[in-house]
Amino acid sequence: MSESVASGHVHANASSASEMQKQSQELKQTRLLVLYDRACLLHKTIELLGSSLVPAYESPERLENIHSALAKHSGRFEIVEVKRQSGGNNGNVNADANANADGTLDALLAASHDVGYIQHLKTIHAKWVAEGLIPEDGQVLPECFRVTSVASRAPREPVDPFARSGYYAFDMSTGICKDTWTSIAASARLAIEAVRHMLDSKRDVLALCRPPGHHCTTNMAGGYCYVNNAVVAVEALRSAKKEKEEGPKVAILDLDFHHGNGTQDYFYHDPAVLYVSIHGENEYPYYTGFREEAGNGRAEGANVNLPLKTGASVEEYLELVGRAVEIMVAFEPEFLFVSLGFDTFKGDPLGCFMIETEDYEKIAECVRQESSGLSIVPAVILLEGGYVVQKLGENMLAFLKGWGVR
Ligand code: SP5
Ligand code: ZN
Repeated sequence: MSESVASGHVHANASSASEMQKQSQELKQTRLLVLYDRACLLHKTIELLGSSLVPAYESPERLENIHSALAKHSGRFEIVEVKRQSGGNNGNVNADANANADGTLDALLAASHDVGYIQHLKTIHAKWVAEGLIPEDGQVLPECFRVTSVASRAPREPVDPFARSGYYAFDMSTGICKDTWTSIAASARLAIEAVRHMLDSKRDVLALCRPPGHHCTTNMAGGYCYVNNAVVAVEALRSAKKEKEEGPKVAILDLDFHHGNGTQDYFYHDPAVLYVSIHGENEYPYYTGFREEAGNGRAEGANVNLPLKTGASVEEYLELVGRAVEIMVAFEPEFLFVSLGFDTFKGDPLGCFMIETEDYEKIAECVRQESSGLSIVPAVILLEGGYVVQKLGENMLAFLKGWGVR
């Protein structure tokens, strides 16, 4: 990721209108790059939903549906599958074929997440198995969450492995199976690779991340998320462009049905990163996503929540997308990240908007159309949620059509 490569980038502040038009045309001719890793399929767990313990809605089939739909239209995209020699055991990130990529992953995780938390994700399943708490094919699930209201002292990592699982999670939708860490690492690596490819090839990149990331905080898993892929991607971009004191200006557009509490949290004091989210009002994760959460200190105004009432139509949704675009354009970002979830789809079991397949084309167009002012900002799209499994591929194809991949 040398500067000579990076400086070949299409920036919004191009010198003249004709230059901008030329760059925009060049960009349109280049095909979207899709990054996929079958190691992301390995993680498979259970969750407490309502009052039942059920197979997690966030399933490997979700990713399979998207990948096979895109593979059928491979003329429109270049799909790069990340391959490795061996599977990568729990906690053994060196099992990866590309040691260099893992050094980068470890460094970025250490810079962006709590070290004890990452160690927990890598080791807790093996610990539970070793202590006879679960069989090899069993699941780690929390039982007692950290209590922060104790006046005497801040909570500390408990010794008991059973208790630790509650210390590092905020809900019961983040079970951990034998292969969970392998998928978490693969998912985060896709986010890092996406940034590298965006910088190197001037193309937009879609990272088919699984598990998703936007609910994960620096030290807690939740909402199917274990590592915040958007956070890791932005940190990867920053470390590639560290010659700039302030770091590049980045906009993150979160289109998942649920508010990205983890991403908001991470950048809440950061004036260089604008986070804009459109999500279900008063829905999961319940405690964040309100309009008054606007960022802190010098970052005031750099966090924008646009909650939308349940049952909202596509017209109401598109109005907010338009507003989100205006806010992002005014911020003048050098890079755009999209946290893309399809749980805004009509009939999603975990969402309640009324968006249909063809609407995703309009949503993407609204962000990327020539007149939006965002059309030539280099972008990375990261997969988040979406649970109508059989429609995910179609919905992704519709979105990418609107993004300009025709
Ligand atoms: C990445 C992602 O989309 N995570 C979402 C996890 C949501 N888990 C809890 C859902 C609770 C749903 N309760 C029913 C509300 C239906 N309107
Ligand atoms: Zn979601």
